[in-house]
Amino acid sequence: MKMTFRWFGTKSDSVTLKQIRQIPGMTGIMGFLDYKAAGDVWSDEEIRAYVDEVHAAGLECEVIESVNVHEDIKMGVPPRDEYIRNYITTIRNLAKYGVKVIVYNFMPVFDWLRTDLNRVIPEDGSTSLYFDEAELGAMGPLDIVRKTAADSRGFSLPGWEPERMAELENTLEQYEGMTGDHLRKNFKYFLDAIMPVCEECGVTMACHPDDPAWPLFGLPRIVNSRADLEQIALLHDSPKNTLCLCTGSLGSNPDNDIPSIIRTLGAAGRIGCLHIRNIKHLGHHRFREASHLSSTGDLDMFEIVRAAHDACPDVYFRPDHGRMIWDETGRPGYGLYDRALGATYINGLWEAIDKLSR
Ligand SMILES: [Mn+2]
Repeated sequence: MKMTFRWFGTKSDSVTLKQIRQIPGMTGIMGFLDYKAAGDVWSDEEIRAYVDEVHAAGLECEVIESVNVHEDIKMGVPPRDEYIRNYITTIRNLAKYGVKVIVYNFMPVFDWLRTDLNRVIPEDGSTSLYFDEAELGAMGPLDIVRKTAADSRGFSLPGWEPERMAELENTLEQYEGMTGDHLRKNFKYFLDAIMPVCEECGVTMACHPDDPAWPLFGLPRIVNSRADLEQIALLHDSPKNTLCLCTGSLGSNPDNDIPSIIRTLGAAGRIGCLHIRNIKHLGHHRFREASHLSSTGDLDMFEIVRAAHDACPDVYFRPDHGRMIWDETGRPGYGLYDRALGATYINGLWEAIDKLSR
């Protein structure tokens, strides 16, 4: 297991590499160039500068997240071939600098979605990300974009890049009537094009699940469940075509048995990395993010870590979103303190499981 931490770059993160390096057991980061628009090539110079900075802090940079897929690829419209060529160039460029895993998603229009980024948890006064479908219904897609931007404390949010959101109305229209099968066909077209390059460069693609794990605003979503994940693994049968097993995203649907999904996909070699976070269900399609500790939410972290330990012991991990605690301010979900606590807790579970299994 390699414990890592998401980092947005010096200009865009309230957390420093030095702070990340001081978290016990931290080996590297999951990186991100947050200023890149979906479809743009990540250049050599940009990647080199980022990776060099991470290495200089004594950390590895083997996983890169949010290399976003252009909407034209998801919609399957003609400019997609140009955007796929760009994506391939980015894969090759990242591989040159030691990147082994690329995390991406195939969610139409919206990346992850919440109705409140700073919801107070009544028990302890901390805040966390919150979702209530009833609130969302009243808001509509344009309102939720405005609210998310207003709640983000001035930080960019991955998947909510302003240039994407500016086109929102237009994009939503273009998706009208698209089925899950149609979206899967476009996904396969993308995978068929990039997988030979991934195999050649030794880069693993890890698809992040939809968050929350059900369709929104009538848009198709196809990365929600065990059956979905297995179907994606089969769209292009290659060990480089894997999933980013995000426990919080899949866990938003209580029907998803996460430890069992990890065991199946892990044993098949189809988990490229893990995002570990806990969820507290508050009703139908209503939840908030909890601390990592099992007893504060509804996911069993012991069983999750044990499944990973047994099925994919060499996988990259990171603590996913944390709450805001101890008066920290920063990008919602991505403060230092609660994620550092999460990393330490996961490390503790891992050590116990590992020693007891010997
Ligand atoms: Mn995640």
